[in-house]
Amino acid sequence: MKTKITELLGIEYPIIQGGMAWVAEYHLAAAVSNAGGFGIIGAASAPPEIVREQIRECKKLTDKPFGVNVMLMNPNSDEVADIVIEEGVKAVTTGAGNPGKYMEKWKKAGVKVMPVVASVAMAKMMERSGADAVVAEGMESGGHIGSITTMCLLPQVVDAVNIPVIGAGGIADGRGFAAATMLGAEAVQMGTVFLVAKENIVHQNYRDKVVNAKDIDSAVTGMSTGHPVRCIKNRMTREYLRMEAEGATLEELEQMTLGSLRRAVMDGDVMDGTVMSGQIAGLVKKEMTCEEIITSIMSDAKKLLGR
Ligand code: TUI
Repeated sequence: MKTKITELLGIEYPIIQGGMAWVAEYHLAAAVSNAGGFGIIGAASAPPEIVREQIRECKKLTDKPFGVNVMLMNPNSDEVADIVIEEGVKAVTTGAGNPGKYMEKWKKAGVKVMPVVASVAMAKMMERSGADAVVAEGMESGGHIGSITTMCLLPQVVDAVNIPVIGAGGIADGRGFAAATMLGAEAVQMGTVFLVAKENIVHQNYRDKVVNAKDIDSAVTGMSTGHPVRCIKNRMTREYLRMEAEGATLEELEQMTLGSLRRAVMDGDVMDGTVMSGQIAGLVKKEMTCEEIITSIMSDAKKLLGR
């Protein structure tokens, strides 16, 4: 399926994998790219040299293009921004902030830039700064989220900018892909469905939480701190939300989540760790390979779209 995004990135299918912290390491990124989508290494808060190593390992597993997600709350993001240039990465997505200060050097180096935005204003600002595309991410998504749903955000962003728009948030099958296409998206970005991809390194306990999740099983912590994060309900979210309601300080709340995503993803502590996931987890019923995920979505979407 040819779209402005498959042309921009040189990929077969307009499917981009979300740059999930701890989850989106090189095995997953390479598997998604080898399956014809666009794999992404999530730099998150990793030390810059680890990101370089991840990029080099990814190149050993695939000769297809892949990208890096630069998480802008990471204090090391300046160094990560340079590493993607030095390593000749095809494209970056950015999250949790404004990547304006890196735009000029990325553009000069030929790195395609696709900032994740959660509002029309941010999308327009990114277009003015020279972004090649934007990812319009609704609050159905897992992890750090904005406040508007994909159904409302995506068409408004599509109308507001002239660059291609990638839809994200609540998409995990061919119906979601087709719906995003109808709203004007040139591609989709998905995270939750890749949490249970067979190729990734996510602990089995985390996979089980996603596969067993029902529609209403996610909660949003951190509304009061200005950093809302969607994750699957567990002892950690109950305790966090209780403390938040009782007016705990920012320090107390931060203390609770320090290292908690790593503990869930790597150690399988899904009771007191943070199990970031989108609302669409209820639709994710079994573990599959990246190739199975991508080909089944594309085949269903093509039928629905009459292509
Ligand atoms: O970034 C994400 N999702 C993430 S980042 C992350 S790591 C983390 N861990 C714990 C606490 C907080 C973060 C986990 N999940 N998605 C992309 C995204 N970006 N969603 C919303 C935004 C966003 C928000 C504000 C983009 C721009 C923005 O602009 C604010 C500004 O600076 O003007």
